[in-house]
Amino acid sequence: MFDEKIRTVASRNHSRTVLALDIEDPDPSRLLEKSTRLIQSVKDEICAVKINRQLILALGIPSIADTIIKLASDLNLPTIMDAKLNDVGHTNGFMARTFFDAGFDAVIASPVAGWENGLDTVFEAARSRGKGILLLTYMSNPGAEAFYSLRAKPSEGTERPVFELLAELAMEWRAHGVVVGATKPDVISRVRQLVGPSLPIYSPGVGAQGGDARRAVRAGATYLIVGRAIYAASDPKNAARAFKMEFEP
Ligand code: BMP
Repeated sequence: MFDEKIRTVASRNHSRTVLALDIEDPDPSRLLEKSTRLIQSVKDEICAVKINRQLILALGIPSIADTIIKLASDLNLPTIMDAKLNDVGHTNGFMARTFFDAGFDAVIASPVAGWENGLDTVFEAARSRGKGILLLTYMSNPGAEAFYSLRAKPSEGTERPVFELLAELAMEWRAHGVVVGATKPDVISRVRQLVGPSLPIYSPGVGAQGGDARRAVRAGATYLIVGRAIYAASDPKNAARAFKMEFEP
């Protein structure tokens, strides 16, 4: 099971940092080499690797499966596919099965697609394979506020911000975690209140996007998702190691 796997690695490496592998290079073989070198150098300082659609576009799934996912798996590091799935059921299901069967341990999806003929197929693909689904609940970019903070009134219940409805859906659908931007510690606190102590909150947006890692953790983030602050640092291993301190009391 994905949640058990990431917890085990987090405890083994004393790290709750998910590496966002967003590095770029116009040359595919150099990109692959940079990616694997980065993973090797930070392997003991992180608890998972997140891969974005940009890397899939550059390298393709078979190549990523044979190299990056294989390496992560040899190092016992879970891999998360940041697909932000948001389509109708049959294509969502196809994408989820493709990612899982390529070796990814979890997929990120957008709850805005809804359940019926939306994310139902994604959850089914994950459940039958023991994989994880993380749901976007509040994005880290400034423009996210226009939608996620919008107040909405469901047919049953009182009016509240959209992100609160999304956090409730994550519980109802039994997601394995929610993604909430580190740039919004108040939102992290509110989501933590709504989802209780055990659902993991994955928080991107520290460093380059202005979020403060310690504040995010104090507000209730379980894991930090970090890209540029690690891979663009002069010493990525040290940069990744420094994030461990953010979780210390
Ligand atoms: P960086 O640490 O370089 O800002 O990268 C953040 C990573 O988290 C990127 O991979 C981005 O796609 C992802 N992310 C984000 O920044 N904000 C969100 O709300 C959701 C994300 O998945």
